[in-house]
Amino acid sequence: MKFPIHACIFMIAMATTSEGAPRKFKYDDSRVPDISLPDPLKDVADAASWPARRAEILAMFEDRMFGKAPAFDKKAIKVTREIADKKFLNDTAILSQPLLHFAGCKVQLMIARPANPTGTVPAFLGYNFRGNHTVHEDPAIAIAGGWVPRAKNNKATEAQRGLSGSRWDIKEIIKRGYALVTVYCGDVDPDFHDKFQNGVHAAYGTPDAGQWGTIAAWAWGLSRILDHLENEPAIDAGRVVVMGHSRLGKTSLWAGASDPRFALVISNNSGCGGAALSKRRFGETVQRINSSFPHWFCGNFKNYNNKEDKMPFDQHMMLALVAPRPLYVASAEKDLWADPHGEFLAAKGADPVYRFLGTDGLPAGSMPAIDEPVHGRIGYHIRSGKHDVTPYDWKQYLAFADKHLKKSSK
Ligand code: GTR
Repeated sequence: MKFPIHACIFMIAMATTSEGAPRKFKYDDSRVPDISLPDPLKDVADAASWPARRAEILAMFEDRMFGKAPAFDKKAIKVTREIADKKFLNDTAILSQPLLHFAGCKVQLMIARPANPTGTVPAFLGYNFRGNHTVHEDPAIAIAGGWVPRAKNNKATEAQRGLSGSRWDIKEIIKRGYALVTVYCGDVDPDFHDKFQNGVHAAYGTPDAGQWGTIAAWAWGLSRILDHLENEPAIDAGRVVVMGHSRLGKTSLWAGASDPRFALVISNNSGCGGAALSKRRFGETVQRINSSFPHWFCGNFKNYNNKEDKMPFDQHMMLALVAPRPLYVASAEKDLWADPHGEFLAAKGADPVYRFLGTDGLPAGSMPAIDEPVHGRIGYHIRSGKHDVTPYDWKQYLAFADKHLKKSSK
C-alpha cells in the first residue's frame, strides 16, 4: 500500500532512526519552522546573467560550507599499472586497475567496462566507503591499503570481499553499456578527524577556517579521477555520471556543482549537507553534523550551528549549480535522518533555475508517492525501505542516464 510522504512521516513512530539518532531531533513536518529560501535567480534578468550569479553562489558554498579546494594541473597525475587488465563478470567485462599518484596519495581505481563495446562508453563514477574489494567478490580486485573504517585495526581483509556488493549493480551497469569506475574514498582522505594531517590535505598544509574539509577533498579527488578518465581510451569522459550515497552523495553533489565536466549528477540519500534543506532542521541538523563530523566541512560552516535561519544559502542553490545538466535526487522512505521531504523540496527549489535555462526541470508539483519516480531534467524518487543503495535505485539511475546520455536519445 502506498501513502503520501506526509502521512508516512506521521505514521513512523520510532524511538530512533535507522541511523540510531535520538528522538530530540525533529521527524515531523508539522514542527518544521517557517522557512524562506533565498532566490537562486536573484537579480538574474536573462540567461546571459546566470553565469555571474552562478559564480557568486559557488563562491558562497566554497567560503561558508565546503572550503575552497586548490587549483591543480592535471599533468601532475602519474599513472602506474601494477595490476594487469583481466576478464571480469564471466567475460562480459574487463577489469582494469590503474593506480593514480597525486598530491602525495596513491589512489587505486577499479574500472569495469563492457568487454565488447561498439565505441567509447559512458561511465558511472562513485566512491565506495570501505575499499574496492568490498564492491565485488572477485579476488582480482585489489584490497584497500591504509586505514579503512569498521575493520579490526582498521585494516582491510580478504573476508571483506564483496560485502557492499548489493550497493553496486555492476552486472546491470555493464549490460546496459556503461563502465563503472569506483575508488575507496579513504585513498583520497581517510574519514576521521586528524586535523587534516593525512590524505590530500597533507600536501596542501593545515586548513584554516575557510579552507577545505574532507568532503571538498573527496570532491576534488573525483575531479582528479575525471582528469585521468580523459586519458582512458575506452571511456567517453564527456559522459561521466558522478554518483554517491550518503556522505559520498554530499560529495557527488559538491563534485558535480563545482566541476561542470560531470555530465550527470546523482545524490543517493545524501541528507544534511547534501540534497536536504538545512533550514528545515528536520532529522540531522547543521550543529549535529558539525559536531559528529568536524572534518567534513570548513570551519566557517560551524557559524551556522543552530543558526540555519541566518544562512544566506541553502541546498537548493547547490543543486542549482548543476543546472542545466541532468540531476537526480533520491530519498528513502525510512531515511528520516536525511529528511526525504527536504531533499525533494531542494530539488523543487532548483527547478526554477532549470526552467529558466530552458529545460523541463522537475516535473512534479508535490512530493511523489513512494516508488513512483519522476524523470525530467531533474529526476527524483522516494523508494520504500531504509538508508541504502539498492537495485531499485540503480534501475532508476540507468533509465535516467539512458534518457540523457545515450547518443541515440534526443
Ligand atoms: C551519518 C551522517 C549522515 C550520513 C551518513 C553516512 O552518520 O549523520 O550525514 O552521511 O552518516 O554517510 O552514512
